[in-house]
Amino acid sequence: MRKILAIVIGAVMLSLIPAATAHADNPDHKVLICHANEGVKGWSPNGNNVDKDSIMNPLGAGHDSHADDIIPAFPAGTHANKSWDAYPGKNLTTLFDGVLGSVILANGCTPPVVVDPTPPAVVGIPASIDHNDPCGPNNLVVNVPDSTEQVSWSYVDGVVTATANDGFILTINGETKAKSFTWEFADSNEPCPVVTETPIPTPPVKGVVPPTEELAHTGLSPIGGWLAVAAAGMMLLGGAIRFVRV
Ligand SMILES: [Ca+2]
Repeated sequence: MRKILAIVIGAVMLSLIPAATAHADNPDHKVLICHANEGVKGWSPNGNNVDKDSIMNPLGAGHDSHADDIIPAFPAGTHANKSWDAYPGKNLTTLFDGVLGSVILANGCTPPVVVDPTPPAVVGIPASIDHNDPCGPNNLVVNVPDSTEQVSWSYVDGVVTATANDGFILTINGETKAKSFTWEFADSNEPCPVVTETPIPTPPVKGVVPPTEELAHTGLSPIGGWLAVAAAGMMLLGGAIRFVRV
């Protein structure tokens, strides 16, 4: 009698053991997928409640046959009396409005919201660079503006470059916008004109009358009224002195 009772109790205890522990299979038999909404753009997360064996089973949920469903890959496995093959995934590399299916899946079946970065501030710069190229070789002078918090200026090998710093973009006359602009410079080497000096005429000496008479000596002339006023350059001509009338 005691032996029979022990057998009965053993049978009852076996019946209480959950079926899941009675099989050495893969307990991870559910999978989260993104099920495409019918007639409405978007996906609904099917929780973690889709049996893996049903993915490829047309008699089951058959999500593999849904064109826009996004399904992760999973290895082959068994559960209870069910089994499934390794699944490669579906639409993981498909772009939906520019977003990968795998990204949508990882984001809970919703395309992540892309926040536009703050647009760069527009900075106006001059259309031309102040410079001076006088005649003659290698004397070009370029007045490069000083760099600021917004714009970096450089002058290398005859090229002036304006580059917008981070957070800024450049514009000229409010039209073209770009990250940088360049200007090229080279000395024209234009020869300077040759300057010829004009001789300055010697002004006539006022009040001097050219000598009209040569005298043998100083003093009064025979015709009277003479003063000895020697004209420059005439005093020693021929050892004589010329006199002029004043
Ligand atoms: Ca020059």
